[in-house]
Amino acid sequence: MIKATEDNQYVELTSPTSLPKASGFLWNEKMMIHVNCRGYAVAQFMQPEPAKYSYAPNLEAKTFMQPEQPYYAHHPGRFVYIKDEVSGEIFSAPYEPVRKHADSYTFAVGKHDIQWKVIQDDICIEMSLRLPKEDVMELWRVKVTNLSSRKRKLSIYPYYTVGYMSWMNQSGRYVEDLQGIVCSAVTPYQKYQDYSKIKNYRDKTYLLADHQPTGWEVNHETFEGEGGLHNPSALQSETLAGGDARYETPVATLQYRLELEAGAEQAYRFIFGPAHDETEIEGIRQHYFVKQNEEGQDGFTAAEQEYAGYIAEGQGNIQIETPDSWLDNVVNHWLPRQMYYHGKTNRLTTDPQTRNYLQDNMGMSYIQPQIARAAFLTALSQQHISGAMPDGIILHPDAELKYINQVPHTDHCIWLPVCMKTYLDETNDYSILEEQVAFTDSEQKISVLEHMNLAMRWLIHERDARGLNYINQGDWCDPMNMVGYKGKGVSGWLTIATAYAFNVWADIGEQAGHAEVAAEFRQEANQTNAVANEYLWDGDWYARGITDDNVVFGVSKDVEGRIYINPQSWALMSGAADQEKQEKLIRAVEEQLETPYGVEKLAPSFTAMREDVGRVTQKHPGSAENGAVYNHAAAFYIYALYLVGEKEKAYRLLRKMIPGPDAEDILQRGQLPVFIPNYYRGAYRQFPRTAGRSSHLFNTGTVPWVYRCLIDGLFGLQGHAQGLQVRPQLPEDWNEASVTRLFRGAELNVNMKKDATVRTIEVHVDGQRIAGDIIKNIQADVKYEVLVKLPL
Ligand code: CEZ
Repeated sequence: MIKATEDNQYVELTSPTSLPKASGFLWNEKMMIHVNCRGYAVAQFMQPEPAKYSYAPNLEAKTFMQPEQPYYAHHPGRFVYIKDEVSGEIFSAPYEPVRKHADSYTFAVGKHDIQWKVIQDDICIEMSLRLPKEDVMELWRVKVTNLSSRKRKLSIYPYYTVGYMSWMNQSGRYVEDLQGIVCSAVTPYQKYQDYSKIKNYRDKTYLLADHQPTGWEVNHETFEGEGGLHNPSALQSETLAGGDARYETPVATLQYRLELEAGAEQAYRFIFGPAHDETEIEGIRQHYFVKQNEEGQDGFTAAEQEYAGYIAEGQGNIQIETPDSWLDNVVNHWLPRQMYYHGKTNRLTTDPQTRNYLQDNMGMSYIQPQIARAAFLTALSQQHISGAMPDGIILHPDAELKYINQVPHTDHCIWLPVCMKTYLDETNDYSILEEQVAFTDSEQKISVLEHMNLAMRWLIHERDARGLNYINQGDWCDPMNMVGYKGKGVSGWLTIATAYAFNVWADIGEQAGHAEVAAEFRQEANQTNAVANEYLWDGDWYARGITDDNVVFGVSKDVEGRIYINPQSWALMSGAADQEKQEKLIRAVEEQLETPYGVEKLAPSFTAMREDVGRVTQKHPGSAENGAVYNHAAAFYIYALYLVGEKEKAYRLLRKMIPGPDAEDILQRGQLPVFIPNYYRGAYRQFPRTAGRSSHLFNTGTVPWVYRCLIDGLFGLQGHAQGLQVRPQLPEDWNEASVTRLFRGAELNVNMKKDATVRTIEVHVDGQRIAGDIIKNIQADVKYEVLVKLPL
């Protein structure tokens, strides 16, 4: 059903119905497109806020990217209808809208392209999608091959959804000179002040063709007629009627009548996207289809190559070979790609949530650390002089704080040291601490070190008399909005997380030669851990918080939301939990939160609103923060398990983030292993039927944490001020693993082997055993052979 191609560049699916939502995504810095195996697509571009050019059939709400995107018959898509002119039979590729089972079907998700190959009645249709590196448009190839031994008369009809563009003004027509369809609209608005913005929008949607079509239809209703999308009336006629749309829903369909000799093929190319006006579209046509460069390529082909090059820049810094080939495939190919997407685009928002921005750039530390460095400085330049970090980092002069960034959350400061640690581990660039940066509310410049101190002290200040951190309207958990809105409620997780942040910051301070910083925050961490143990330990695990009305929650007496994962994970990380508490809480997590699909965020999932906790309890039980296997939180826990040396449990849960290899598991999750989704449904003990189902949302803070789990935990090849620290934590049943680790410009080929003759780990570099476990004096541009012998 699914497999990686031999060169590992694609993951292939051979049925459009077994995992109907299986999908892949492509992006550049101005747009992204998420397409599924059946041809449905969600695309958006930045102008500067996210906008559409292929719309739903009725007015869509503007929102952030959602999990479990529903698909339906008229969902925006990219299809090709094929009609046999002799028999009159029709089918469509890749599968929608006709839904005829093909004789052979392949959906192949690659890193810089997505392909389909569908064979029906000896006609082969190959479709591929790529993007350019800079421009906002989809580059499509469609190839028709006659596999039969007779001549075939066919019509093929590329179909691109334009949809309901606007309630103010929408239309569309074929434009001879452009050899394409141009649909026009005015983005609806009401305030005259908005006119100056919308007048510059790219409100046109166009489809350009490299071959002159036999016919076209731009009127959706006419095209579909009474036949319906799966059997459109327009296909009954010899040629499409050439209709336009006049305040009617447009569609972009073309017709090509062709005769193919036995074995013959015909290839077409199309460009689909938004534009401001016809002059721009003419420019696109010239650049992509008409003009050629010195190598004789047109812009279309050159753009495809340039895009492949852009994606290829997003390499991670480990290549692994382990006994688990599925893990290898994901880690070597897909995980860095997803991390790169986050780091390059900030999830295509102009105001990323502060914690997302910092964590996404934590991931960028492994790929392009200079981008991460700049991001830390950008974030700190928006800090308040009080030390508070804002809800949302503004990345564009016209950006506004939207959605969740209008709700005050209290955790943003903790991510500063936590994420910067990875940057420092990778680069050893402690000079970042000396950079001078101003504030959002003051032009006074102080060093990054002092900014960070302020952020840490803000966390100490925003506490109640017990020393517990206020939650206000949320912490890491966005929808936990009613625990503390009256100003009293506190977050157990955040309190514990501050202890971890203080420890990490103390380590950084110490390393940078600031003994006073180390001493101050080590002390604060210890005190905070003591407070956590006094007020939050419930006997077998840590509570999630205490409400405005002083009710402790996330405890054994709660019927729903008895146990939350985050306080447990971070108590392992912060050192709050001693040996006995560690054992207890790990057991509680195993018993109450672990499922075949990973560890749940809380359990039991809430089935009704709890007004002193908030809207998290109103989400459907087992979805998102209400008890899904929320991979971001699961990754914290796995990271914590590695920190305390629980390597078996850590690996077991890490592996559960990736679908497969069992067919049953893949079917239940419904997703290809080409990204890690933000969640798999949870509430396993309440709703087993839906547990495990993927959200298919590839925006998630999970990925950098998984990478950290691999680097710092599983393979133990973590950067250190003195070099590369080697402390693998391979699971019991692996005898060996090898990792090519790129580190500060050097390449280390590390072979890890279990060895009955050693009692402690031995590290040999280029044949010489080194003292200790830190490889020092690593030179850029040098290759090292490293042998690591691990005791059984
Ligand atoms: O957004 C994520 C946030 O981007 O939820 C995480 C949070 O830590 C991330 O920063 C946990 O709450 O508002 C909502 O209810 C949404 O569900 C968001 O919480 C959630 C969405 O999945 C966005 O991708």
